Amino acid sequence: MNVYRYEQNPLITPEDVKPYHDGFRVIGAFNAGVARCGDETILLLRVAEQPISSDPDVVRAPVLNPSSGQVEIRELNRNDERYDFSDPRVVRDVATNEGFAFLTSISYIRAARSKDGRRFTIDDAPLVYPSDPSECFGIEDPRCTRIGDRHYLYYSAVSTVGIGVNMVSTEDFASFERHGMIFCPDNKDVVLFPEKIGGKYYALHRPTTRSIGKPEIWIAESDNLNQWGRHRHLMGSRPGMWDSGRIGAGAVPVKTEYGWLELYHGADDRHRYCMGAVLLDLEDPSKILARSGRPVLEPEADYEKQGFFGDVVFSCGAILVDDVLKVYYGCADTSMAGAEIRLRDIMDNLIWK
Ligand code: MAN
Repeated sequence: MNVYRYEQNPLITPEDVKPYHDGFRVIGAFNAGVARCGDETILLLRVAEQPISSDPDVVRAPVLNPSSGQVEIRELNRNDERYDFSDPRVVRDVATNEGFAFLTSISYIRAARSKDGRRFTIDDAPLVYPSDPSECFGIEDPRCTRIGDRHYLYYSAVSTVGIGVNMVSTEDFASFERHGMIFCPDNKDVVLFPEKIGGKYYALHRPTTRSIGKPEIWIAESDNLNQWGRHRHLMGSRPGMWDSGRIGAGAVPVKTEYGWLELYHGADDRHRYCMGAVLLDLEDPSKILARSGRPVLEPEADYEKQGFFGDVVFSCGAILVDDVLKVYYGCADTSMAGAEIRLRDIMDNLIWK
């Protein structure tokens, strides 16, 4: 695949972001939602901050206290056998061996703005900050869909009771209306289509089932963007391929003359995250027209292979200008990059049904 990565990559790194919390450091500015507002491109960054620990044996896990609005810190000892610290992102409870007990950082959303789409100025303060009990471990991986004059911003809301998807909306990226949880736990990777199709709103989502099945992409419909129903399994992982382990929607779907183009992420069993494409019918997005054989974009550059969690490229938004797709994507759970891919090249690499 012919991918033109910007010379300025990575466009935003943790060093560019001043920590919001005293005594914390920024470990990630990544997996940003993308919006166009006036003549600006806005990246809605997921900023992850980690409490600084002076003792290498002590992991300090941040948790928001929703009543006070303050982040509190739980200190855990690496030698404590009740916990598993092998994944840098989470602390697992060895006894239950289910999910995680704590995250090692807390994420919120901060805006970075640009006129040319490559050089960004980062806001001083968070744009959306965890506030609800369902957000006590942070808010992550925002996507932003513009419908009419409103921008809908929705993200993973992480807490002790699971990971769901909460939504807010705005017209100006200054004041926000909160809509609450639109997909209940465990669910992530929601993308809303930018217009009604056959009189309905559509969303892709990714439930994580525990009893049977894998984390895969589903589609749902709604009359009002808040209540979702008619859930159907849309597409699965593919054994032996780069998307064999888990898949989820990535960028907000882009309308093209060929169909709805969705850039999704797929990981293999070694947690290597690539991006692929799927083309959905313009009139009925539950119908798959074609899907990538090989990835559209895979971790190749240093900043994609190395970082807090290496070998990850993860997009939450792309902009189509004429026949060029401008893809913004998180790299190695650390930074943001941009690339351009010709629509024609993506189409030529699809396997048609
Ligand atoms: C996974 C990763 C992390 C994230 C947690 C909770 O472990 O995607 O980045 O913080 O899930 O959502």
